[in-house]
Amino acid sequence: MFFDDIKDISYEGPSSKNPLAFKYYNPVEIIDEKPLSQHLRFSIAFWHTLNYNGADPFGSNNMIRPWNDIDDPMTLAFKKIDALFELAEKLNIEYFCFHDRDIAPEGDTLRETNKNLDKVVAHIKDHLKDGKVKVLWVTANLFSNPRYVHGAATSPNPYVFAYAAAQVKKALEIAKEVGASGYVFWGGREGYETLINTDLALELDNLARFLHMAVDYAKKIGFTGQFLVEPKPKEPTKHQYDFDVANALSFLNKYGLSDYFKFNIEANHATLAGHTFQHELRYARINGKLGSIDANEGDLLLGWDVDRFPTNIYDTTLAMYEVIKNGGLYPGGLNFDAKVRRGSFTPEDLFRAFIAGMDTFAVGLKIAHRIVEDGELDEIIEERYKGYKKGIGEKIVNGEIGFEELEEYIIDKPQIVNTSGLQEYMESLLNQYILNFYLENKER
Ligand code: XUL
Ligand code: CO
Repeated sequence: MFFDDIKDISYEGPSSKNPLAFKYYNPVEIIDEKPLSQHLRFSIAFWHTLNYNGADPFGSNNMIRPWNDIDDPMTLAFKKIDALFELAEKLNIEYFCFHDRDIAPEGDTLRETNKNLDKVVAHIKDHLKDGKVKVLWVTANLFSNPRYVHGAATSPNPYVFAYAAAQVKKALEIAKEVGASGYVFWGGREGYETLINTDLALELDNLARFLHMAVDYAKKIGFTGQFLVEPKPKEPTKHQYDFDVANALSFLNKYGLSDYFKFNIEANHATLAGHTFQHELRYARINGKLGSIDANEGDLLLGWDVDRFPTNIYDTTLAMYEVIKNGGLYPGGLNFDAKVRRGSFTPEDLFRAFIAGMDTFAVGLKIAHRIVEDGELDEIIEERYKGYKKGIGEKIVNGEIGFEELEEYIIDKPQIVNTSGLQEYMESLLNQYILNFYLENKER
């Protein structure tokens, strides 16, 4: 046990003053015949939770962690797995995600590294046996080691391509072994710093070749989890190839990959791309590609990926609206790719952060559910586009007419009349849903 002072976190309701209790996330509460735990499918990102030590460009490690005094890398790896399961069980979180390099140290050769991995994976499998915590998705870290300085699948060096391929091959085998629901490709260093030294066409072709190899190998070994692309526009490279959903979707379509992939949408990546979180979720959803979520929050005053735990109810409401419209996230989930602030360095802060994020998403779900159930916002949208249900609009939608007929239809018509878009009214309606939720829960 690592977090001896912390008991199981339970639901105490909105009036609770206990910092180590859920106020809104009641995992067994039913909405639309499904418990909250199934709507939200929370997951812990191993890397930010177990490995983030507080270092930043101006300061060294400062996180107080119960495993800080363990020196032997393999012992540490085993202990962190134990700590992960303790944390997940105490927080009632059913899933976790990891990169290969998060869980085990690298050896001198890939063969040695794989042996280290095998030992830790065996330990994970021991923990998985009781079925309380499962693996949401697995991924490979193709960015930390200096060999990936110019990218992995998009490196100008084919030896690096080969190394990355071998690494993903192993990670897919692990994904199968631990029964992961998915496998994520986040771009890592797949991108460029300047086009002056970059063969853009070859790099993109190679990235597609790499993904095809992954698809083929998954089929070969019988890994049936969902492949996911996690778009991000910049950081670490100046231009990341999976810039946003629209860009990545066109890449997948061009290379005949779209049947095999969905998206893992990360909130802070969306805002870095100049989009809202909701925009990326919506764009993926309307294309049948919303697979999973990396939940966090950016800081509008900062231009980089800050991965804060999400506490913005407005954003989680709009995100959960998209999730409900998507029919849920299954077999994906809501992974907290979030880290505590450097100033929140105690073990209790880890728990407080997850509680805050989980409560905020539970509130978002409850408000979004009300919005969808009432249908008021949807009705306004429906009304706005009603012209396409009849007459000329219907003909346009059904592809029955072209420019000539449209010209003939409109050329002698008097003035066109538009109706209001009702933006401010709808924004106030959204506020009303949020505030009414607050009032209903105030004294409970
Ligand atoms: C980086 C990021 C990654 C992916 C997994 O910004 O979000 O941690 O989620 O590689
Ligand atoms: Co992420």
